[in-house]
Amino acid sequence: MRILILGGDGYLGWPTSMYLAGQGHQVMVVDNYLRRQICLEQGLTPLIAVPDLHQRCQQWLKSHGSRIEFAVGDVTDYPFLLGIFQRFEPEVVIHYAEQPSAPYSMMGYREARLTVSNNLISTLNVAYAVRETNPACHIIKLGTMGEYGTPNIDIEEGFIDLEHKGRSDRLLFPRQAGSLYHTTKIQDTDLLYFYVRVWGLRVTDLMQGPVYGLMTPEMGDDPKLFTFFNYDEQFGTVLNRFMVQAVAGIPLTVYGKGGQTRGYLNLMDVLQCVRLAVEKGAAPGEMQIFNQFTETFSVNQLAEKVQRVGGAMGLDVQIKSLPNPRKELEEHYYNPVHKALTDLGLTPNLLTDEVIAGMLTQAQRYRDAIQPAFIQPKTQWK
Ligand code: USQ
Repeated sequence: MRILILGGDGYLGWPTSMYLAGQGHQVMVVDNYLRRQICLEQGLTPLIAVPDLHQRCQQWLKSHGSRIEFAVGDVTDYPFLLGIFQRFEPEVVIHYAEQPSAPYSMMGYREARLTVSNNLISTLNVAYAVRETNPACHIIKLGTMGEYGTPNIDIEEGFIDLEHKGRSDRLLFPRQAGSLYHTTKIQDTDLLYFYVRVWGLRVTDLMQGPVYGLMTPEMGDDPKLFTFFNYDEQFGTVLNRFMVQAVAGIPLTVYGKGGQTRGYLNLMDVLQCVRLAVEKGAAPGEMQIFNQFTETFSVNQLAEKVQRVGGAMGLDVQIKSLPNPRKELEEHYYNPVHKALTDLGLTPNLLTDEVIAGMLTQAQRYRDAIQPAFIQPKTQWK
């Protein structure tokens, strides 16, 4: 299939591009290097320096013999995006091209505005470009489990069947996000669901939990193909941060009581889930919503796992509770359904001790590059 990947330079976008190209699809990547730009502005560097798309795509061609096309540009620039759709004629578009950091979105007005305008306009542009060029093109949108928040009831997969005063209906599951970033993802879902109902677009919304991992098989041992791996407060997800902290001898930064529970998944499973969504497709006028994670853990459970496995490897891993910079429940009920992707054939790579040891070993190879100044959280929600 011809698959267009928006945001194909990022932590998830680049591994997805290689994976789908490796599966024999014709892949084109678009990115405006927003994440790299924000990192430059904030003085943040990834754990492993990775080349730009020119070099990455060249390296992929050299080592794997298949071509990944790319264009550097901004998805919020509609004429640019439309030109890409007209030229490449995608059958599937995967939309990762968003500002993905919750802390960044809470820094101040400038960052809030960038998050809202980038995330909403990019989604609007995708809907319009698909409608204008090929309404049959399947839109796969990366959403987030954080749209649901942490309600005191089970979280369904996208929709909920409700009975109210003797009548019933199937409605979007209630959303209540914990950051501005997560709120923009709710608005993305609403935008796409609107155009599904009005224009009959085909959409899959992947409600993903925090991802962990550095490596996928396509990278091999070639640093030029590695992913953009952050461990700082802004772009590092919690388990990725803990791995780096453990290796650097910095106490693991548990925010508050550490009872915050989320649905996690391995980077390799992100690729599987996206492939399953590509293969499944969506009917005209259908909005599918899949909850994309494999296991739930509290922050304390993650910290204890890293401490235990790190200890067995000879690392002295301490855990330290910090005042929570975020406004979130620190002890709560959490029971989200995640059946759709399993039914489609997802075979999870679970968070075993071996997986943790593998990540720690990989982080140890880059120990000298770790910047302790990136670790402590600075962005307050209040
Ligand atoms: N946390 C800590 N210590 C840390 C970092 C985080 O205790 O050093 C806690 C947070 O307070 C939160 C939990 O760990 O309760 C998860 O935080 P996170 O930074 O791993 O995840 P989050 O900010 O929610 O965002 C990440 C991605 C985002 C994605 C989301 C999925 O950056 O793009 O949408 O995970 S989800 O969390 O399910 O909404």
